[in-house]
Amino acid sequence: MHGAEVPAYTTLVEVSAAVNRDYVAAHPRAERLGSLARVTAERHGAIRVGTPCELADVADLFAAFGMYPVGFYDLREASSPVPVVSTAFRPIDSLELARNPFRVFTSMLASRDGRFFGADLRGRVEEFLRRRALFDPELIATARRIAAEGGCDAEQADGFVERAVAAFALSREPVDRAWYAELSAVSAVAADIAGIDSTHINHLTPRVLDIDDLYRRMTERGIAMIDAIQGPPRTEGPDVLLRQTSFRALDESRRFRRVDGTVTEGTLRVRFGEVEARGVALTPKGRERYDAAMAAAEPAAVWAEYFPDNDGEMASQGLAYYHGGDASAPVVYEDFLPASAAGIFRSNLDADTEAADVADESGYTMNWMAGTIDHQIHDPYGLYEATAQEPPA
Ligand code: OOG
Ligand code: NI
Repeated sequence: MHGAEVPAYTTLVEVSAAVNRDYVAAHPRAERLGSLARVTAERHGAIRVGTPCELADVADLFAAFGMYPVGFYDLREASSPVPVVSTAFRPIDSLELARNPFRVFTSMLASRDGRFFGADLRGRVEEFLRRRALFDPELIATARRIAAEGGCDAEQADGFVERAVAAFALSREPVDRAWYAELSAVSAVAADIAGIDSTHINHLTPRVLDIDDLYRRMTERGIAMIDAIQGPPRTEGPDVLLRQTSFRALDESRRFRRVDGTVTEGTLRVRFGEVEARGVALTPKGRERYDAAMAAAEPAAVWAEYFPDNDGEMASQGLAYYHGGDASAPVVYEDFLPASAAGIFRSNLDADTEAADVADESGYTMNWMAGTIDHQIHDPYGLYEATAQEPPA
């Protein structure tokens, strides 16, 4: 579905598979961060919803796939703020991840945050969102039943997956032009979320073993990538955390409804292509070092002051997770990085969002989110600790 909606995605997937094949052929220890088959199948998607109720439905839907919320990302705090709070749905144990290496970064519009939405606009946004239904209640009821029963038979699964996918298809319904434009003036993300009646996959990200090579190959094909790779710099030492880069998707044709009711053809450009490379998961101590290195004007230049150049030292200094402490068996980072996420959101926008200088009374926190969706939000470090006790999957 995504390949049909975003043709450049198909190119990205082809180039990613070629990068991975070539990398494994040229590097004897290439598969230490995951087998070629797993890495090439791996994806993350990104979706955006408007309300706590919609987010709760998403949580119920993904629970049927064995995917649970992990981590809380407050992108309002980014240096270039985005008016959303997010979590990522994914399998939480390594065996499940090996079979289903799929995650969905899910953002909810922060409509209650007065820094972005004045009372009048907030009221109209919430009214608009109250009237739409992203998911058929019957689909969510089925998801809940499957999750409660721990599975379903293959025939039921096929129908369920098909209906779940369809809920994320790009809608052909006309977009209310004036409403979309009003929200765009506040934030393109607000327009994308609350300016239309449905949700969609913003991007679907393949994983590569060498993102610098991928970047080169896409650029050679004439695809304009954003100017930098987000996350840690390329270094001589072990890959850590997550490196990502993206390109803007082309204009997509959409129908617009004018105030007088006439419908015209137009274009929207809200989606993009993204690709990522994953490295070893850092411990809280490693993460502190990472944040300090990234605060430097040129992280690559100071990297060696913060990180050793080999896995043995990373393990013995307690900077990163390894299965059973074995430096040849890194625990792969399975989550996201707030600064990169904000950068990825931003790469897709023409203008930054202005935050008004008023107090944030929204109350959006991880505990708030967990309570509102009625699912525990897992702590990534707890999951890495547990994975590090296990042999490699
Ligand atoms: C999500 C942006 C974050 C990532 O990979 O960090 C993200 C979005 O654009 O909806 O996908
Ligand atoms: Ni992404």
